[in-house]
Amino acid sequence: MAEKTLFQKIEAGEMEADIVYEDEQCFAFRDINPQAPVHILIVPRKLIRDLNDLEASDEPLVGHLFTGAQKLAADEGVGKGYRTVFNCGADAGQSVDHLHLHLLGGRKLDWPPG
Ligand code: DGP
Repeated sequence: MAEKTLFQKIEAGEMEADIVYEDEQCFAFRDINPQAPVHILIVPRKLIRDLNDLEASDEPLVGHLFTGAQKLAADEGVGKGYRTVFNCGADAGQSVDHLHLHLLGGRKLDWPPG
């Protein structure tokens, strides 16, 4: 079996993380290096390496990640303004090869991002 991704190790409880949400399709935890007062990663249990590996059958799963972000933003008190980001590939700063949706909020977020 292929080596677990960092996020699969968190999912399995082999690495510590502040998990804030879990369901049958995804789990979410606070980013270790937060870029905003609220910075949560929402990760599908299915191993998809990045956006380029998405298949048409994954479309409901991706929608589920976004409704999860919506709920978490409300729970965290940032529902009035937040950002969701998928980094895809090294040029975009993706450092963990397991699809994850960043949820950022709790401060003014500039545009364009760096
Ligand atoms: P990206 O750069 O888009 O691949 O985002 C990966 C994020 O994962 C990055 O913001 C930092 C976070 N991260 C890396 N290692 C750990 C860890 O061990 N625990 C937690 N909670 N977050 C991590």
